Amino acid sequence: MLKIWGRSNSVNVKKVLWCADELGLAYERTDAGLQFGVVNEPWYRKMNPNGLVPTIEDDGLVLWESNAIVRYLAAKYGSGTLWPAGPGARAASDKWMDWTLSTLHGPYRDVFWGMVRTPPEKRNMEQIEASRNKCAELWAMVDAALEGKRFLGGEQLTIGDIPLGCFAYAWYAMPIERPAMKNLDAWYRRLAERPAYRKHVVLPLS
Ligand SMILES: N[C@@H](CCC(=O)N[C@@H](CS)C(=O)NCC(=O)O)C(=O)O
Repeated sequence: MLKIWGRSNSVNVKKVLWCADELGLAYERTDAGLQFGVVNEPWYRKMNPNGLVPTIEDDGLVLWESNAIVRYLAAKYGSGTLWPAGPGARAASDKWMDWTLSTLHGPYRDVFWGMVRTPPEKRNMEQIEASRNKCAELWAMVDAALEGKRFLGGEQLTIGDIPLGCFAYAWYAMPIERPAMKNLDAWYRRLAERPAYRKHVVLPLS
C-alpha cells in the first residue's frame, strides 16, 4: 500500500493527500515533521536526505518533492483525469505547478508566516503588505488564465490545480485584504465543493 510521511497541516503534504484521495488510492499516513520529529531519524534521512515532508513509498519507489509526487501519482493512477492525455494538454496544466513553486511561493510564504505563524506584536507589516500586494498581482494572472474555464486545465481538475489549490485555501482563509477576482473566486468555490479538498486542504491554518 502507498505510504505517506508528513504532518497533515503542511501545505506540501496537503497536495499529496488531496491528490491521493482524488485518485481513490488507499494509503497509510505517518505523522512526521515539526513537533512529530521523525525527519531526523537516520532511516528517514536515508529515504529523504532533505529531512523534509512529504516523502512517499509506493511499490518500492521512494520519492520526495511534493510536486514530483503529485506528477508521479497522477501519471500512474490518473491517466486521462488528473494526468491530461497528450503532451500539450499536460504541459499547459503542469506549468502551473512550476509557477506555484518558482513564482508564487516566495511572496505567499512571507504572508503566511507573517499572518499565521508570527504573533501580532512581532509582525513586520510593511513586508507582509508588500508580499500581499505581490500575491494579489500573481493571483490576477491565475484569474485571467481561468477565464471561460472551470479548472486550469479546462473542464476537469488536473495536476496544475493541486499545488495552486492548496495555496488558494490559505489565501482565502487568512485575515487579509483580497481584491475580488471573479474567475479565481469561482474556481476556489468549485474546489471547495470537492470532498477530498475539504478533507485535506480546508483545515485550520497553523
Ligand atoms: N520542495 C519541497 C519542500 C518541502 C518542505 O519544505 N516541507 C516543509 C513542510 S511544508 C517541511 O518539511 N518543514 C519541516 C518540518 O515539517 O519539519 C516539497 O515541495 O516537497
